[in-house]
Order: sequence, then C-alpha cells, then structure tokens
Amino acid sequence: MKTRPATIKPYSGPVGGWGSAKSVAGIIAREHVPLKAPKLLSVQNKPEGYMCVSCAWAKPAQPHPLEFCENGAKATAWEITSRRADPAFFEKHTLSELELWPDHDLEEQGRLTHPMRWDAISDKYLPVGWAEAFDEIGRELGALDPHQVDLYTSGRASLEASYMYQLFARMYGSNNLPDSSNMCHESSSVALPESIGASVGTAILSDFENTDCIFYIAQNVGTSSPRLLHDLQDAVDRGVKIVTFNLLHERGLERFVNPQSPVQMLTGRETKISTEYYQVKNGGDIAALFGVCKALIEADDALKASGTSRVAGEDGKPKDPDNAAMVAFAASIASADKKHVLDHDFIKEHTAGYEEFALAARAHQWDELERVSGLSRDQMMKAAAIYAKSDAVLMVYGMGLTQHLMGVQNVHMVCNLALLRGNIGKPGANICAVRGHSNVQGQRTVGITEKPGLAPLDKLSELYGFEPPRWTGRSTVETCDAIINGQSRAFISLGGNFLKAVPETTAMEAGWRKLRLNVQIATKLNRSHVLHGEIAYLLPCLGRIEMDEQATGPQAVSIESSIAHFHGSRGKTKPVSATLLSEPAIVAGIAKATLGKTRVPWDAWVGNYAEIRDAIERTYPETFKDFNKRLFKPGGFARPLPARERKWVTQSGKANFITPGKLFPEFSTSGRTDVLHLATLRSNDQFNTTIYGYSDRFRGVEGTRRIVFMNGEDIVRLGFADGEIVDVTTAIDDNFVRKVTGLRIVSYNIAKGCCGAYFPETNPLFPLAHHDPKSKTPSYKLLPVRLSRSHATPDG
Ligand SMILES: Nc1nc2c(c(=O)[nH]1)N[C@H]1C(S)=C(S)[C@@H](COP(=O)(O)OP(=O)(O)OC[C@H]3O[C@@H](n4cnc5c(=O)[nH]c(N)nc54)[C@H](O)[C@@H]3O)O[C@H]1N2
Ligand SMILES: Nc1nc2c(c(=O)[nH]1)N[C@H]1C(S)=C(S)[C@@H](COP(=O)(O)OP(=O)(O)OC[C@H]3O[C@@H](n4cnc5c(=O)[nH]c(N)nc54)[C@H](O)[C@@H]3O)O[C@H]1N2
Ligand SMILES: [Mo]
Repeated sequence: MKTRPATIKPYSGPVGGWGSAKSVAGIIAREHVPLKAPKLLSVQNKPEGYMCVSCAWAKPAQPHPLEFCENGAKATAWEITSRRADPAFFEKHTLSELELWPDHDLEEQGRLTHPMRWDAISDKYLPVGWAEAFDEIGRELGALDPHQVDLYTSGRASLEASYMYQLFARMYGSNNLPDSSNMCHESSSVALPESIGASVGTAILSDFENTDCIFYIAQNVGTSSPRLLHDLQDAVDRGVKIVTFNLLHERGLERFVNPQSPVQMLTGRETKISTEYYQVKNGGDIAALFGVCKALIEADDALKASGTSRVAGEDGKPKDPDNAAMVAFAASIASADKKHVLDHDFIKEHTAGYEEFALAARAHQWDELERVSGLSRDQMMKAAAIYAKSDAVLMVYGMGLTQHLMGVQNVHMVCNLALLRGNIGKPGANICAVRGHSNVQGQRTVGITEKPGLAPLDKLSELYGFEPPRWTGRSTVETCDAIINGQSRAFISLGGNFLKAVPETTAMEAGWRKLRLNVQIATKLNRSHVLHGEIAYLLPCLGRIEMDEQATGPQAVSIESSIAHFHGSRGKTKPVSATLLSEPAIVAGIAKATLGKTRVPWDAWVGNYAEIRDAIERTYPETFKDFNKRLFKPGGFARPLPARERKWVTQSGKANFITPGKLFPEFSTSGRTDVLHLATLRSNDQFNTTIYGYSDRFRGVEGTRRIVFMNGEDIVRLGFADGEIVDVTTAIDDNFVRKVTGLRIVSYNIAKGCCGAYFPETNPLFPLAHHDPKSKTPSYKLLPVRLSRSHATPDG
C-alpha cells in the first residue's frame, strides 16, 4: 500500500476546460494505453461504435466530434488497461492477504484473465477450466433450494446478457434477482408509476432543446454525467433558466468550460450553469418543493379571490398585508389574462388528487418549510416565480432524491410540482431521472426484477415451456438480510461489487464468509471476490469495449440510456485474454450445467446475439418491435412511453397528485444536539466502488478519501477544528455500534447541520433497516451520525 500526501484546498476553476483535457491525458498514461485509446475514444457513443461503460446519459443522433467526457475516457482506459490480474498474480497472494488491500489496489491490478477457483489449502485462487467450473456450479445449485440462491446484477450487463440471466434464474426456480437499481433509482421505479404511470423518466433529448427552465435537483452533473453538461450549456446559451437544489455547492452546477469548444478553451470563457442555486439540507427537498408549490397555489388562490372582500376592503385597500403581498406576487407571475397561475385545464382533464395536495400545501407553515429545507421563504417564492413564468419546465434529478427514507415521496413531490402546470407530456417539459450505470434501466426493461408482477411470466412460460416461480423474490436489502442470517447459501453476481455497495457491510462480511457458493462474473478484482465462503469462483468476462467473436462472427450488444432509447454497441479492441468468455456465454454455461436440457437454444443464442434480440422481441413485442433492424439507428430507438402522450397508465387513469404525509422522516436519536445528517458522495475519481484514484478535483481534495465535509459553523459549534481527525458513529438508537474511524474534517460549502463523506468508505455506518419502506432503497443520502475526536491515523 502506498502512502500519499493529502492536500485540501478550494478549487477555483470551472468544470471541463484544460483541467479536464489534462486529466484525460493523465488517465491514458496511467493505464499504459497511449496508442489505442485516442482512436477508440473517437467512436465512443457513436452509431456503430461502442456505448460508454460509465454513465447512462443519452447518445445523440448527431454526436459531437468527440462524444465522451473526462470520466467516460477514464472508464474506457480502465477497461482496456494493459495491466493484468492473471494466474501469476494470484499465485503470489493468498486471499487472507488480499483482504487487507484497499479497493483501489485490488482493481489496479488490471483485468482478470482466467477463470479461477479458490483453493482452501493454499488459500489462493487457482486456474480452473470453464467446463469444470460450470459443472461444479451446476451441481451445487442443483443441490440447493432455489429460495436459498441470490442472483445479483450490476447495471452494466447488456440487454442480451440480462435477458438470459433472468430467464435462467426463473427456469431454475428463483425470483431472487436483486440488482444495483435497488440501491439507486428504485424509488423512481416505485414512485413514477404511481404518479404518472411510467416506470422511467419521460424526458428525451429534444426536451432540453425546447425547454424554458430546468429544475435541477440533487444530481452532480460535473462528475456523474458530464456529457449532460453540453445539453445544459446549450440550454443556458438559449436563455433557459436553471434552478438548482443541492446540498453542496458543486462546481459542475456552477461553471463549465466546454473542453470540446476551441473558442471556450482558448478564451477561457465559462458558461454559468445555474441561474439560482438553492442549498437545501439533505432530506429537505420535500419541504423545499412544498414551499414552491405553496407559493404557486396561494398565488393562484389570490388571483381567484381578487376583487372580492377577502382581498380588498371597501376603500379598495387590501385588508391583510400578507395577502396583499401575495396578490402582488400573483399578479407578477400570472398568466397573460391575469387570471391564474396554475394550469387548471390540465389539472381538471388529466389529474386526480389536486384538492388534497393543495390543502396540504396551504396548511404547511412557512417557518416549518424554512426550518426543514434550509431555504428561505423568499428563495422558495423566487423559484416559484421562475417556474410560473416558464411555459415548459424540465425536472432533472438524481441520487440526492432517491436514496432517502422518503425517496419515493421525494419523487412524488417532483411529479406534483410538474403537474401543477402541465409540465409532463409536452415538448420541453418532462421528468428526467438521470440513471447511473450504463444499462441499469435496460436490465429492468428485460425482466431483471424480484417482483413477479413486473416480469412477463406468462409469456416466458409460453415461449419456453416451464412454470416460472410466482413468489416475490429478494431485493438488495432483503438479500443482505438473508446473507446475514444464513438463509442465502449461494450468491451469483453478474458484475458489480455487492459487498462494498450495500449497507451494513460489517455484518455482511461475516455472513458472506458463511456462503456455500460465491460465483463472481467480473472484469476486475474487488472485495466481493477476495472474501469467500466454502466455494468461490471468479469468472472473467469480456468488457463491452472488446470484440466479441462468436460462431457466426463478431457480435453486438445493446443498452438502454437514461432517456429510454435503445442502442447497439460494437466492441472494438482485441480481448485482453483469449480465455475470456462473454457474459452471454457464461450465463449459458451455468444455465446448461444447472438446468440440463431445456427448450431454450442457449448455444444458438451465444453463437448469434441477434437471436437473443429476436427472443427479447417475442417477449416484449411492442417495446422491441424490429429490434435487430433498428439496433444501430442514430440516436437510438425510443421505448414507447404513454405518459409522454399524456396517457396515464395508473389505477385512476389520471396522473396523480400524491401528498407526502410528512415533510421529513422520523428516526430516534435520543434528542442529542450533536447529531449531523450524513450524505454519502462520489468523488470525481471513482465509479461507484471502483476507485480510480485519490483526487476529487472539483472539491479540492487530493491524495485522500478519508474526509468528512462539514459546514464551518458546525465545526465551531461542535468544538472541532478544520483538518482535525474524527471518528464517525451512527446515531440511530438500535443497540448496535457502527463506526468509521480516522476521517479528516474538511470545512466546506455544505448546508448547516449536514455532513458529507465518500461512498463506499462509510458504508459500514448504514443500518440495513435504514431504507425507504416502499422502494427499499438505502437512505445513503441521510443518516444521523455523531463525530468524536479520533486516535486513528488519517489516511490509508
Ligand atoms: N464518474 C462517475 N460517474 C458516475 C458514477 C460514479 O461513481 N462516478 N456512478 C454512476 C451511478 S451508478 C449513479 S447512480 C450516478 C450517481 O450520480 P448522482 O445522482 O449525481 O449521485 P451522487 O454522485 O451520489 O450525488 C448526489 C448529489 O446530490 C446531492 N445531494 C445529496 N443529498 C441531497 C439531498 O437530500 N437533497 C439534494 N437536493 N441534494 C442532495 C449531493 O451534493 C450530490 O451533488 O452516477 C453514475 N455516474
Ligand atoms: N453509501 C453509498 N452506497 C452506495 C451508493 C451511494 O451513493 N452511497 N450508491 C449505490 C448505487 S447508485 C449503485 S448503482 C451501487 C453500485 O453497486 P455495483 O454496481 O455492485 O458496484 P460497481 O462498483 O459499479 O461494480 C464494480 C465492479 O464491476 C465489475 N465490472 C465492471 N465492468 C464489468 C462488466 O462489463 N461485466 C462484469 N461482469 N463486471 C464488470 C468489476 O469487477 C468492478 O470491480 O452502489 C450503491 N451503494
Ligand atoms: Mo447507481
């Protein structure tokens, strides 16, 4: 393990610009791929090219000359690296030793090259043949009750691999299909169908071209989806207002220099991204959005009542100064005929539940909304004014809304605000849930779900002649529970790093060691691989950027983007090892060994992925009509979304206003006053649990990840000093002690009463039960914690 000097100093530059160009060059050098990387990057996210393995942002029909960002380049270089974690590497290290390595050092060894099986005598991974591996896995699964087996998917696997995987799981007899989406946008998957009858966001790229205003909520564009900055920049250049709600001041939401614009690069001209920047407390969004809705509804009320005695006395002067102010405000934001603020025609024709919602909005008091949100009444009124004066408003949001105890209600509130003025299903106005992993949305579309009601079980039964299980499977937190209490005996992982990504990691590690079988299909080594139970397999697969040669020639795969468009992707580089198999081939190998003879033509599918796509089309004829023909359509082909056409596939047949019962979640912290609300964050140098390096450039943190961001006033109030080393303890009363030691305090522009720290280092702090009860998404953006002076060394 190397020691690194840590430096912390505020970053004064924009996002993008020369810093980004320099960073891309550094990344390419770091992975020793100077010759192949630039050529490869020129086809990233282009029709007939490969689709980026970083985030899921849209791939435009007319791409920029270089349609990649700094972090996309990083993800590409990371996958095509010249480094190898080959049998010679594993020969040198026991797993007991590798357990002590940091995440960065494990993945830094490079690409896995050979299928490996853990050997109990030497405590090492030793090479094994593919056939032998499949045989034993099949035998082991055959001996277990399918209820005891969990089949996880991380959001990178293609539509083809994912479809085969869920089919295998169901033919085997299990709906235990937890996936990374359970920890990510599951709150959207639950809330959006209830509110608007769509399981995904409704926005498409042209909405960014047609919008007047963007509400940008709880998403860190500069790090998590930097290509979206181009769409924001173009919007700003057209005069579009961007109203941001975020816990931190994130540089990407403030200033951007487009690294692909020679003019901006040479002149240093920056684009100011956010028109208004509202720093909400974490968990304060329901209150903040209620404030905006209250202002709109009360202004509308005031217009309706104007001219009546409620507003003006006999002398014509307003009786109630507060109401007079509201009348003036309403007049300033009203429609051209000065009669209304809300879109009553839309509300009447298309929605249900407005009256109840309006009553709740009127009833909430401003001082309470201010206290919970951290925003002032003036700020909420101003946001309402901008909203009301815009014909088409786009709602964009990310993890700062979904990963909450009230994540589902957070998303309901975004929809409620949109519905007040018909901002769904018209050009320039829609809901944009910015997805994380590059195919996480698509996996759900082709049946990766633990909920039997969401999978086309009858169709699968009809096509493949088997009786699919009808019971509800385990989602991520339920799988964790089953692993901790020993109910789960086998864990199969199609990508990802479950053990690091989940909550309650200390108990999880203990449970993991008791598994009978751990099968990991992966590209790079991580902690979920080095901790083992009785039998552990590490099965290396091709990455999406690699050429995938099968019986009928080179194959393409497909993915779904954040805006619900499907794209083909063709691998371009030579595989890092001839021993790798593709994900479809590995899934087929396990399926055949486990299930024996079935009606599924596993070999023919692996030989020709077009046949898997035909099978997907047979299963979902509307969504995937002419799948193979449209595979490489520039800009992708769109999934049908009735809500875009204002057809509401909800129980009421309308879009629903759904009123959150409270403004903030309840948890017991014994009335302590030294509790802070922790939100976990990503640095600019990581992709989830993949730690590329120790630099969070835009937040000015270099050389360390063991930090806790705090508001300067909180540092003083709690008697600490900037730079001091502290331990962080979970402050939920459940008789468990959960602690992470040795974090350095960094004074930062974060809302008062809150603090931020990196994921996954702080995952041991999260109780398993601390999740949204409906979506079961862990509350990674809100956990009560306490800080205390530390005896630990800061870095490592
Ligand atoms: N480079 C890079 N790109 C990635 C990833 C990565 O790790 N690295 N991960 C991918 C994945 S899987 C995902 S899901 C996405 C994640 O991308 P994001 O949705 O951007 O999620 P986070 O990076 O966790 O950041 C959440 C943002 O919300 C803010 N925030 C936190 N709590 C609150 C709150 O309660 N209210 C409000 N209003 N704001 C809050 C934080 O300050 C932060 O700016 O990115 C994807 N892209
Ligand atoms: N505290 C906290 N915890 C969080 C979050 C948070 O914000 N805060 N965010 C949550 C979110 S949004 C997510 S999505 C999850 C992420 O959870 P996961 O998706 O499980 O984790 P990743 O870190 O994306 O997985 C990285 C591993 O995937 C493997 N891999 C990479 N590419 C491929 C490939 O092409 N094929 C295969 N088979 N394997 C591949 C590599 O071996 C790599 O080590 O974490 C969640 N956990
Ligand atoms: Mo995610």
